[in-house]
Amino acid sequence: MSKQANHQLPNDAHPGHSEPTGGVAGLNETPRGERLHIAVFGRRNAGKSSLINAIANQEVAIISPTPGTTTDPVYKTMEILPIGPVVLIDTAGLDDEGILGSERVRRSLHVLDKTDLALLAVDAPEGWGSREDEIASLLTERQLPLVVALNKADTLDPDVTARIRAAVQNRFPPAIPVIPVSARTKAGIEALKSALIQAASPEEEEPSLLGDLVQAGDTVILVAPIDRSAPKGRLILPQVQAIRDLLDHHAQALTIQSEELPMALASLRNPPKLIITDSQAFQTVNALTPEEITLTSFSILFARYKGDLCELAAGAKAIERLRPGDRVLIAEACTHHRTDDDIGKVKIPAWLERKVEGKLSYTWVSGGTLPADLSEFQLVVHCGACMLNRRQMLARLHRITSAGVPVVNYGVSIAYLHGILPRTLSPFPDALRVIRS
Ligand SMILES: Nc1nc2c(ncn2[C@@H]2O[C@H](COP(=O)(O)OP(=O)(O)OP(=O)(O)O)[C@@H](O)[C@H]2O)c(=O)[nH]1
Ligand SMILES: [Mg+2]
Repeated sequence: MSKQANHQLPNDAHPGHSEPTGGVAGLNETPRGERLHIAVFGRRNAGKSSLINAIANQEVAIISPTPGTTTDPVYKTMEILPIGPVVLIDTAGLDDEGILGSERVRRSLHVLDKTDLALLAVDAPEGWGSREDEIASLLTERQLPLVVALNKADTLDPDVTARIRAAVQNRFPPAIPVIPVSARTKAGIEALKSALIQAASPEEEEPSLLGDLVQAGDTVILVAPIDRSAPKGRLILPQVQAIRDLLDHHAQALTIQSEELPMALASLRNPPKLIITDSQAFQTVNALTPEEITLTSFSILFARYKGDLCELAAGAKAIERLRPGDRVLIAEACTHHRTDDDIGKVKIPAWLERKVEGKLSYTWVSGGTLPADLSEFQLVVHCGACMLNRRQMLARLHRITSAGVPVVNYGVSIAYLHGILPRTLSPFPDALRVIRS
């Protein structure tokens, strides 16, 4: 693969990978942000790694009789039919002790932010203790769908297992399945998978990327600049996902570069329902798009799909209050190769400084973690989060706003700084009201 082909830098969102292990989703694989994240929690030695291996039916995680074998979260992407593509996450025991132990517990708890479905592994011969109570309460407080596995059932008399099961079911809502299982003999693994499948059925539909904006037969123009930061030989994730979503809804996608926009508009018998542009081509596309045609950006679509568009719009308004010398955190969820005119490193900082007419003090973070103390920042500018799942992004936004700090993303901030946010929010009346209020 040539050096350029390896570039991970799209214009307003970044393919890459947010977790340290498990690899980057290939071009033909479902992106990790679209996969259901199933994480196993429990005490050390409960058989968490053994359960992951039994569910995956392969040796994904190391198992051993020594408590504390798993130190860092381990990620395994796989298909579980009929759920489809998932990420299984093994974690370190939540009862680990000492300085290193508490660091492992912190990392395990960090996994909670990205968990869609939790599996609590119980060492059945040890029984259900106060630690299990704590973990189960933590999971249910977060309203995470939960399945309890009473592991090592092979070592117990079935009557004993049944008694533990009844006791657990008395403490928690009957809706929480408690499955006796043996990761060693594989007895109960199919029942456990069925329980996971059932718990995974979403009660609330995730918002659609474009489904509520288009109807079958509509034409949507996608503006995808092919500049030197575009990856060689392919499109970036937000573009691919938009095309796929339009196909799902039987709409037509016409993908062009900005120079071709006048020609594309002239060639259509009816105006397009919508034009979606890369944030960095906003200005050109805005000038070329007639008033009556709705224009938005990939970043704004993903801000809604992956996060809270109203919160991000409120964050854009906070740019108005920024003063020279203020502290701004620029947070990217993945690590990617940066070019000289990188959007997060160079372009947005320059635009913000032009707006405040002075220097700002920047901190950059990339990868999974946000700084412990966010309250020292006057603004957080977050990337498009293409590699995060919705729960993960909402958890990050919640952390930032609960520290009293306004947050925008790249696309919303760029639109705001170029004075065209109202236009790009026009398909989303709630967010439009926020910036007009
Ligand atoms: N008898 C029996 N032993 C099991 C079962 N599942 C796991 N074990 C044993 O329990 C021990 C711990 O298993 P692990 O899978 O490493 O447990 P863990 O929860 O991942 O442990 P840590 O990573 O140390 O937190 C190993 O010796 C396993 O062989 C089971 O179903 N039956
Ligand atoms: Mg383990």
